[in-house]
Amino acid sequence: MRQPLIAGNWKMNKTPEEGVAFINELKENFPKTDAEAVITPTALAITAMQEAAKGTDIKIGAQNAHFEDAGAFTGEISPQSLASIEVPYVIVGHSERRDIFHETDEDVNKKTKAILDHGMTPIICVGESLETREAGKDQEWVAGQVKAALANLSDEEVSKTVIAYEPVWAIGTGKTASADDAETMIAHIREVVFEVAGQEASDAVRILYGGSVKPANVAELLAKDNIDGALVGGASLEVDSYTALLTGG
Ligand code: G2H
Repeated sequence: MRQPLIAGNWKMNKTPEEGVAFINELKENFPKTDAEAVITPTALAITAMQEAAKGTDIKIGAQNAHFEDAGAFTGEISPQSLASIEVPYVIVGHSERRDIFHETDEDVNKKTKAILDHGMTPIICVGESLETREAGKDQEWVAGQVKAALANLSDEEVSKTVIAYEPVWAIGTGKTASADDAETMIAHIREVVFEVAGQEASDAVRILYGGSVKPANVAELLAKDNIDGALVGGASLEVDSYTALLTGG
């Protein structure tokens, strides 16, 4: 069975001190849950938050990594460095990285490979714009992103990835895809994983939904057969709403 994953994507929010305060409060209020709890703060907050979370089930991930281990890449984050401090999860190809920082499908593929090569788990984000959805090309678009991200990976590597379906029109807008729409696309993504890497990988890969997930809608999403968790921005920033997400709302 696939363990549910509730990953908080903090984006460029909270200082390291605020991150540590969040972990201290979360530790005191950590609920009984079947879900895996991951928070991805800004890179600067990772080590302090890891220290605060030591000995708990709370995992601290990263929001991005370069695909090279080292070199002349001013301002970038090395996957080798993230692995050296035992970061378990790294988000790849979030739509904000694709749109604002011009990351391509090829970059996403190289980053996915680098993260896996270092023994970490990529959380690969895919999703269509409103324009693409209205043109009826959403499934084709998302399949293309998934295939590009997973290109040249072994079936075993594919089975270790996490994919997050985040329709761009639902991110930070308060609009959520309906649970049925999310399930339809996520079942389609699982089919694409089957085509690319076979049955074992498509059974094993965890596929999350992301885009305005909150305590009020998480249960309906997680009740779907193919939805294995959520990638959550805004609603992961407060302890009470994050703990509510961990317990299904
Ligand atoms: C989508 C999501 C987190 P939010 O970006 O990845 O953010 O939950 O605020 O829509």
